[in-house]
This record gives sequence, structure tokens and C-alpha cells, in this order.
Amino acid sequence: MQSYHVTTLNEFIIARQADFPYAKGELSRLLYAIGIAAKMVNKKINKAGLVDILGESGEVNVQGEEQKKLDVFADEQFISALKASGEVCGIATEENDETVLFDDDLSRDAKYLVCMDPLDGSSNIDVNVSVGTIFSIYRRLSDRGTKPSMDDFLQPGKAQVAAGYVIYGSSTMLVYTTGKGVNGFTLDPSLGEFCLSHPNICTPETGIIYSINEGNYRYFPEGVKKFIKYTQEENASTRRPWTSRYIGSLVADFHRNLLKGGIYLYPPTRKAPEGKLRLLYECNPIGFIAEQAGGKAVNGHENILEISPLSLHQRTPFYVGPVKMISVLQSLLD
Ligand code: P6P
Repeated sequence: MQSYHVTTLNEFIIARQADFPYAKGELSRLLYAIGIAAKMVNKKINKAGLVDILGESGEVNVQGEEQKKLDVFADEQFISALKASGEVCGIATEENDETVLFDDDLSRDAKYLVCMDPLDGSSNIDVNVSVGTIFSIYRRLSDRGTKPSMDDFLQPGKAQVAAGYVIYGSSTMLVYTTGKGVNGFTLDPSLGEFCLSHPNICTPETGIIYSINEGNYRYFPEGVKKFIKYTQEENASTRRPWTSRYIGSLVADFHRNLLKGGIYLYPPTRKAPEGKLRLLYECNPIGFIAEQAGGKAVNGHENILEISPLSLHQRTPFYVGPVKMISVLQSLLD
């Protein structure tokens, strides 16, 4: 009888701890905490249609968006799990105007901080479309034992120690990188464990999928309009036009494009002249993962991971995908 061993997320984290010779387990414990919170959120999302947690919580977040009850629940779960880990000194999340600093002795001495979108794409919850959690992990710059500073949170994306996302879809997956490749874990509900299902994810060199909300076409920069026109002409290598796929949930669109080869675009629009997506907890983590999988993320002509943030909820135009597809886009941008 062939024995079939699954590698759980926790086994993988421990095995990979050797990648960091000076690691004393802090990052491992932080990643465990994220896995636990993800399972709690997943449990709630799976019942969303059945329990009265749909609809607005009546609060409005810093983005001016109605907070769905699951947004609030997810935010609370991740904050609680990360605080309990004792490995995080503070968190910046989409759901909180200001940073959430942990002032217990253990956390105040922690060396990591987290920027996260606890539940991205939440407007899709009520219609049963995939949503996601996105997280980004940094080392603090300020001295351990002191109150974290705003500079701790406003580091460029290239300083990330780790980044990942959870996609709550037809199955629930956690995909993350610590700078040594990208690995995907699928939640096995019968075990209650995330199990390694997509080792060493490498995005295809190119592709024919493009993801953009063409409803904003008239407001796009000319170069983006030229790019859309290019996708609708015969593609030299495939002799066929590209395929438009847009779910309206960044994690779902990015995950499909990462595996199949595709480019996601959120250009400036009239409603969002700086772009809609947030640099700290959407673009930087997704950009880090894309780069680790062989892709690239830019704001137009600048690598996303090179941008020095000026504020917690700063927005940016965002284009992410295989290097060759990004190059085609950049060749058309002014
Ligand atoms: P639009 C969800 O609100 C989100 O932040 C991303 O997940 C998604 O890709 C984008 O906004 C959708 O925005 O303007 O096309 O509805």
C-alpha cells in the first residue's frame, strides 16, 4: 500500500526555517498565526449565506466603503491571532484608519509588523464570488521594546520579509513567499490543515489573459487603451486575440493569472485618479509574490516594490503579470 504523506503548512514552515540560519522561529510562529486566522475566516465565509453576517455592519472604513460584517470579523480574527503570536509589534489594515499597535511586553519586543487587507473583494461576498486576504510582513526599523513608528510601516515593498494571500474560493488556498519562491497550500477540511498542493509556483513566461474593468475605458491613459486594442488583434504567437477575464476580486484574478499566465491592470480612472488599489497591503504583497514567481509588478514605469510609501492607505496604479506581458504594456504607455 503506497503511503501518501501530505506536507502540512506547519511542517513546511518548520522545514523551511532552515532557509534562515539565524531564524529562531519567530517568523514561523507568525505564519502559523496567519494560518489559524485564515481557517477561522474560512469557516465563517463558508456559512456566510446561512448566518446573519451578510450585509453592512453600518460602519464605514477609511476607504469610505460600507464595511460588511465579514470584513469586520476577518479584521478582528487576524488582529487577535497576530497579537496572540507575540511575534508582531503592530498592524496596518485596510479596516483601520490608524495602525493597531500592541502594547503588551511580549508584542512590544517583537521584531515584525504586518500590513494586511483582511478581506479583499468583500463586495463579492453576498453573491458567492471568491474573496481573499492579503498580507505583507516587514522587520521593524525602530528598536525592539519601543513603540513602533510610522516609518516602520512606510517601508518600500522590496523590504518585505514575507507576503501572501488566502483565496476563499471553490477551495481555500494559502499562497506565500519568504523570498525563496512561492508555494501554495490547499485547506483540507477533513484534516483542518493547509496541505502543500502547489510547490514552487512559477508563472508562465507570457499569456493571453488580461484582467481589467473596461467600464472605465474612457478614463484610461492612452497607453492602456492602446494595450486593450493590442489584445483584441491577432496575437503573433497564438494567431488569436487574447481572453478577457475579470472577477472584480484582486486575489481571485491574480491567482488565476499567476497559474495560467495573465496580466491584471488597475489604471488611474476618473473616480480613482491615483489608481484604486492600496500600495501597502494589496500591491506590495501581490507584487512580491509575482516577482518571486518570475513575474513583475509596476505602477506604469516604476517597479511597485521600489516605491517609498508616504501614507498608510496610499493608492497607486497597478499592473502585474509575466515580465513579457508587462513589457508589452510598458512599450505602449506614454
Ligand atoms: P472595480 C475590490 O474592491 C478591489 O479592491 C479588488 O479586489 C478588485 O480587483 C478591484 O477592487 C475591483 O474594482 O472598480 O473594478 O470594481
